[in-house]
Amino acid sequence: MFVDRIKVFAQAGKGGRGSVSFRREKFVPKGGPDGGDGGHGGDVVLRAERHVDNLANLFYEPIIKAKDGGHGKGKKMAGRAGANKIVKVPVGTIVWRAEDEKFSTSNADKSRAGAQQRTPGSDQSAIRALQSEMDLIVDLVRDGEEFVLCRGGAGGKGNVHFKSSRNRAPRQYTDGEEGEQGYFLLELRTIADAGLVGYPNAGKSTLLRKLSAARPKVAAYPFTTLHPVVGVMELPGYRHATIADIPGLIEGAHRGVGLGHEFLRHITRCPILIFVIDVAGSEGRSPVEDLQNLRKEIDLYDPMLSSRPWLIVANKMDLPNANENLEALQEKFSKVRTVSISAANGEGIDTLKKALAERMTGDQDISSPINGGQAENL
Ligand SMILES: Nc1nc2c(ncn2[C@@H]2O[C@H](COP(=O)(O)OP(=O)(O)O)[C@@H](O)[C@H]2O)c(=O)[nH]1
Ligand SMILES: [Mg+2]
Repeated sequence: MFVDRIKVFAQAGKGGRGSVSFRREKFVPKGGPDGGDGGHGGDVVLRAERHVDNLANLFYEPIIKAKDGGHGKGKKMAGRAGANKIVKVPVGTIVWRAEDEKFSTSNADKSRAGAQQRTPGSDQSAIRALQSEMDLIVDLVRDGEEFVLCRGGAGGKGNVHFKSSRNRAPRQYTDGEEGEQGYFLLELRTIADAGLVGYPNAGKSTLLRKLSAARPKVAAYPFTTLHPVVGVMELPGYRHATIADIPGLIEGAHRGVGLGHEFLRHITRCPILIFVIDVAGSEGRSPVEDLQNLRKEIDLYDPMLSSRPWLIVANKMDLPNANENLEALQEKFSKVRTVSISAANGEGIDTLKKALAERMTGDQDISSPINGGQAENL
């Protein structure tokens, strides 16, 4: 299961109580106070790790608690410190603090905190509205980077601290402090609004240049080793959208061949997937097989990813055989929106822009059936 946004409740450990104790030794009838301090409560710590893909582990454990500190003991012995709770999250996780009441009233109670799948359109605006009132507290961008989400409470003082000239046998102690707690929203940073997926030489780079107003830039995303190129596309009404070209998809990617895993991980950070196919089959390839294989890679990696909105871009329409191949492709994938273009000469680019704009503004569902065909869609 793929989870890229989740609400959690986190609570650090409480400090241990100070101890009330007196020295008892054979030849010391009235020993002084020797009650030790309570141990520190454990922290809740987020740690960004490269090999962690998504936030699914938190789906099963949306309530995160660190251990309480131990109580102090006699002989000035301090209580043991509560163990920290380390939560591994993907590199590129952003954390927001939410106000308790708002989060708990609008999103059920602690026990119901849970995952939010990224389904563009649906509940995104509600979450965005909620987010506008939240504080961004950290953006974990480096492998191994740690952040203390909730600090554990200090341990209480034992009676050894309360001895004075007037009171040689104090019975005072203090309680440990409560650990910090709160509701948080964890979210994976997106790379772009849409990502291009396709075999080498399908025409992704050419297309990106055609779609974007300026020449696309190699984006500096610290959490990637593959370098996505992100272009900004202008949409009607002075809006814009970003499109990413991430190199690296090859067959066997789901098994981690080459930089395959890295590639797949990145496209999970693009809410819409654009499959770019060389529909002319110019290198002796079969466009239908290409698309089937690409869909298979994605599905094998994560079925949640293959259920994400997608559309087909049939590229290289200016070349021979493109028309026949396009028919075959549309027949096979009749339920998916297909836009035929030539990235080289610009044919169909406006139509594609329109289709993307509709998808991004939620006006139309690209992945919904457009002609009611029964052909199977892998
Ligand atoms: N004839 C034709 N060639 C294209 C078209 N789009 C891309 N190409 C060519 O296909 C080759 C690969 O394109 P590129 O954009 O680098 O593919 P990428 O590997 O998917 O990024 C280049 O030689 C492009 O000039 C097209 O629409 N028609
Ligand atoms: Mg390229």
